[in-house]
Amino acid sequence: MIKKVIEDALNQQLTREMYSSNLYLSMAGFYHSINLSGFANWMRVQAQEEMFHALKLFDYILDRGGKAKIGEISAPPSNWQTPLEAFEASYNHEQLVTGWINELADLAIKEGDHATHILMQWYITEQVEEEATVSDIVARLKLAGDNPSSLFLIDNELKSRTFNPPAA
Ligand code: OFO
Repeated sequence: MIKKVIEDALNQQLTREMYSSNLYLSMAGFYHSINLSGFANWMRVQAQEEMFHALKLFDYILDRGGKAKIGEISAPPSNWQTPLEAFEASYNHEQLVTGWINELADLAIKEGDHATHILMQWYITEQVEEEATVSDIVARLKLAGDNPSSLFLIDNELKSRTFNPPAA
């Protein structure tokens, strides 16, 4: 049976993952509105990944005999000044998420909850990959600057991203 303090912290993270999903779907809408359909596709897939992260926590809480509870989810922003600004916001958000995951891993150690600590290793690895991917796109957007053909090339590349559930 899961300890209440761990259950509460996991439910908080579950809610945060759902916010992340909404944030990226909102970014997909933003990119669509400025005719960058590849960026929109990438963010839409990212929203699906975040919902996968949320569902993984949901299932884990249930498997441990806890009660999954969705907390209040605030509305994400819906507008950014430039294509770069939205991706920078995504990078900042991922760094915040990494901090929360690390706190959860620390809590699992403090409470002697080895199963939750193992679960957190999955999220820690996932965060390394996400931060690296987003930071790479931010760097390329900075290089592209105001050059429409460079932006077009990146947009074209991001069109090919599809949702493949990450390995469990
Ligand atoms: Fe973007 O990360 Fe979830 O955890």
